[in-house]
Amino acid sequence: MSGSKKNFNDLSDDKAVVEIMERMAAKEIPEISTAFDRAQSMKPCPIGSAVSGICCKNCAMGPCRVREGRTGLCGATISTIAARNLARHIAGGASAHSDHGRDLAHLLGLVAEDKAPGFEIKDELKLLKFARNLGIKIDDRDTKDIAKDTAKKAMSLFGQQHGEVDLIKMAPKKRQEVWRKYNVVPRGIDREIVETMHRTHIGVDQDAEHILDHAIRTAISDGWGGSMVATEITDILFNTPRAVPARTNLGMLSKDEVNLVIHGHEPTLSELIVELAEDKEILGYAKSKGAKGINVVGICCTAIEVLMRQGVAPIGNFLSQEIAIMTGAVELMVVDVQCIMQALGETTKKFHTKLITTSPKCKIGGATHMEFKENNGLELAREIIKMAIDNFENRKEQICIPGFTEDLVAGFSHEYIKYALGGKFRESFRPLNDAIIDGRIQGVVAIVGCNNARVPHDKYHNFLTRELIKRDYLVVLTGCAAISTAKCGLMKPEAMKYAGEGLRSICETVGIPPILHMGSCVDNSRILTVLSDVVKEGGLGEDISDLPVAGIAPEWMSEKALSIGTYVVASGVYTVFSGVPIPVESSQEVKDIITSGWEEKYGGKLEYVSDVNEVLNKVIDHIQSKRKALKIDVKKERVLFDMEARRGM
Ligand code: XCC
Ligand code: SF4
Repeated sequence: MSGSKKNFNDLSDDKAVVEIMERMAAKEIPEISTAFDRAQSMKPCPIGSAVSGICCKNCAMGPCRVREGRTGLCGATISTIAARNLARHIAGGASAHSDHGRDLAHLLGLVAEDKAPGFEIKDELKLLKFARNLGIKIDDRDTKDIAKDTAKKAMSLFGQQHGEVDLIKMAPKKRQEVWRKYNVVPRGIDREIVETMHRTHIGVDQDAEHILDHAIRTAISDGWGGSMVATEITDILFNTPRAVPARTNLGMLSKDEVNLVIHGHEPTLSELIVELAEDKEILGYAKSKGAKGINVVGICCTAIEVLMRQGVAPIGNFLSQEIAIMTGAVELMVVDVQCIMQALGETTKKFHTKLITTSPKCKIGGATHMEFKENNGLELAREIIKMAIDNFENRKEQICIPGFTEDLVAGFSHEYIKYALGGKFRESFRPLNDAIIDGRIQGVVAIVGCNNARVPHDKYHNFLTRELIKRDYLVVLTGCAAISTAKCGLMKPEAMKYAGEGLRSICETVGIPPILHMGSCVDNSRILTVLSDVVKEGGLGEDISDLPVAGIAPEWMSEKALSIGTYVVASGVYTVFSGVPIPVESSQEVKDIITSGWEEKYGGKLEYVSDVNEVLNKVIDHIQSKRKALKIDVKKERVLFDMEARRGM
């Protein structure tokens, strides 16, 4: 047992996950094949995963497995195939985020027409701001009318055929000029995704750099388009997040309450479920069935959406989804879209857990499909909660809830960061810029993205976060990376003791943790907004590419991560992927294009670095070189102003 115990610790940094694996090995839990096991028994396809070659299956003369010095049957080179593959992945990721954004725009329109019972406009201020950014007339018009026009305009961004997607105007002026210069401003979100599919069809675009410029355009249509729409409208309908305390990890499952897990990415139905779970009548029903209450918790980004606004506990990230079922304590898991393992269908069959799919876009074998429509949300939420309650008495397995929990503080929308820094009447990024200029904060690093079963669970996220805050780099996180660091106890104010002296002094003054949870994966758009505002605040250059910042996706696996990484690079930020290679490793030409080539054009580069220590060094070197260029690399003495000096200012 002690030998295998060490083994499980190698697989995950999450003690709760390790405990479940140990208890399964000790036969206390039915034997289940998890992603952790499958990663060991199943090797990835060697063509394409290694530098030895690449695979194209874009037409039926293939699949062509191409090695150095050869081409595909049609003559396609390794570089063309690598560029096409990367572009298609980016289109896949951009479509996922953007389709999510579209659904929210659609919902906003219905809410404005009173056709979506249970939903309302909760943040009018944000609506006005978003409407203004879209060029909607405000005057003294009725909120609902403004919402109607805003929804219509947001919806039109997807199918727009000509001109520029309006939201790019939120980027610094200089950045917009860069995009115009290289002709990569997106016209419409859907249009760019479709064009990626067309260009990468056999016999169309066969110039790697040209393909990849369009990939950039497609990614921008995600970050400054679809994802931005998703984030803004989610805030409008469910409130803009502000600091909220919560707890995380599997220990938040309850032994004597009905456990209902929400999982996926969309906030819509889940928000209703969370609200309704507090309804007296429903609670009474739960009690009549022998449960002490109803415990709604979450996994992946749906969890994050309701964490950011309602303090709901995220019990795990991507690799915890099967593990959660194995506690035997989950009555029902309700899923919407993205990152939901098909294996859940089989796993839930071995327990009493009910698996419910709700999106018209997603059905899974073994799940019951109960479709969400914007006008049936309330009834559906009630039905699902009731189903979970009815299932409580069917608990049969030994309940095995690992006793691990951690405190965290989430909710760092860009609005809240501004407020936290400056206070209600003087909200501004000035204190952050000043702290970066005087070196108390060396720079800002965004750690984002997934878990990957080929990489030790959570380990890279946690390692990099710890090492960076120790050296006075402020870390902002989203998605599964954020859940990872929360589980290991870094996302609470007390964790400031792990931060360097400079960063700690800021955390103490402002009262924030050394790492900031900025939301779900579509909320990476919030990071873009912060970067733009920091540039506008002044003192750190004129464009995002001047800032001492970097991005890391240490355990990436989804196509969305590639789209995010690319739009961040297009915005001027150095971005490193680690864990597993990005799908271009076999082509030196493509690697050159997305590193030195993109850096020359866009000021940011996309790079895969396998060694996590090297990731750390590269990111630090990059940020220090930006500090040098800004001439803020010399540590200045802190000037203490007395009252006399202040009056003279
Ligand atoms: Fe999915 Fe968003 Fe990745 Fe986690 S981080 S595995 S995409 S849930 Ni976006
Ligand atoms: Fe092979 Fe060319 Fe067809 Fe790709 S497009 S599968 S390289 S023949």
